[in-house]
Amino acid sequence: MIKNKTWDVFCKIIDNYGDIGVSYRLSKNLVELNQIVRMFVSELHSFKKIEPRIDTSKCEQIIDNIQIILWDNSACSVSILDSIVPSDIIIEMFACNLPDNYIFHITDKSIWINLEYLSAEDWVEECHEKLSFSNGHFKYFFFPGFTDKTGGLNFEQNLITKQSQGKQIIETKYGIDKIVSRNTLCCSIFCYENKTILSLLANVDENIIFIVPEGVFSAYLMRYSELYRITVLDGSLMVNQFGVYIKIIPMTNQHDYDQLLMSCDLNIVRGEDSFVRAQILSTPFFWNIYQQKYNAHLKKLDDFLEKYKVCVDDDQLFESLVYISNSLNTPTYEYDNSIFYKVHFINILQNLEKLQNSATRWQNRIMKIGTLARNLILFAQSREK
Ligand code: TRH
Repeated sequence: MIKNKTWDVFCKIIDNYGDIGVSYRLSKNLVELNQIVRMFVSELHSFKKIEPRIDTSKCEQIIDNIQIILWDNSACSVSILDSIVPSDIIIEMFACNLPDNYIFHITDKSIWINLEYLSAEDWVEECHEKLSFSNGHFKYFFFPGFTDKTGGLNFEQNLITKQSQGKQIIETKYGIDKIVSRNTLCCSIFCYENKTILSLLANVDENIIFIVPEGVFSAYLMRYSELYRITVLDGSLMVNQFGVYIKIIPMTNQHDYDQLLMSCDLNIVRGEDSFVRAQILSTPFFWNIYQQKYNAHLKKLDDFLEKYKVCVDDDQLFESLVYISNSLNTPTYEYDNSIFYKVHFINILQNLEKLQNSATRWQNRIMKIGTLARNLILFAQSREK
């Protein structure tokens, strides 16, 4: 049985939207399971991008039963943390280092958990739920992951109620129905600055439209459009040399982004949370992984694809998936109509139905591990003193 507990979720925003995206989603998922949640967030402007109801002028606010507290050097933030009583469970997101004035109040009544980054690497199972001791406090390490020896993935218990509004509604919403015909494939692109994807957009000549939420990649696209023979028709619509359109749309809240993912035939996602959403919502996707020193990310990509392989029952299709995944994470790659890249990309487009079946098989598999929020609650209960 799940007990009602209080939770403090600490999130330091380093870059982009993943730190806040994962933390906010986890907080919502905990609240869905009747937990009482406070979030401590290092800045509110990035948060507002994915949750427009955030008031950036407020030190404290409540949205959908989550208490959101600014965690910075401002007087109001310092005064809250100076006098706070820590919750039953403390979540330190991605080893973000809790503030000293808060640590000062931690007693052994609280369970302190460091929630780590998602990885498909095997070592994760060894380190999951391990205990460390530093500065007079015990801290558990909790790893999300893809196997039942990990904490599972960050998704809502109530996922089943999440239904796609349908491709048509989304196309009307973004004015895409006026640009292309109904049988045109739709591919969303949420990625980092990426030359391979840029050259793909510039050279593809299939019946497809690309939808790009505003951000680092849309700015990159604008910057290099001329060089790549992409014509800017207006601020948000572009067309490549073969008449393939690229539509830039505003960033939305997480719920509407989910709708975009579910409506597209194919998605390019990045980082951690959008990568998980594409899987949980069972969509065909490519992952533009967050780049790390010494190409550490390529091993992570390999390990993920190795796991995903069990759901793809067509060897040639899997080969294309691996080829495109590797190339779009290798910055020097350029799409070239005469070589493999085109062959593999077309193979993907022609086999989207098969890929959709793989995505559904994978979704079933990862959902069996249970939600990260539920697994965290059960773990915390098992460690109660
Ligand atoms: O933004 P990301 O690249 O985030 C991160 C960070 O770089 C982080 O430092 C790194 O550690 C991590 O990746 C691995 O990608 P991610 O994780 O997909 O987060 C994006 C969030 O933004 C996700 O919650 C979905 C949300 N989003 C919206 O709410 N609306 C939108 O329109 C879009 C495009 C995204």
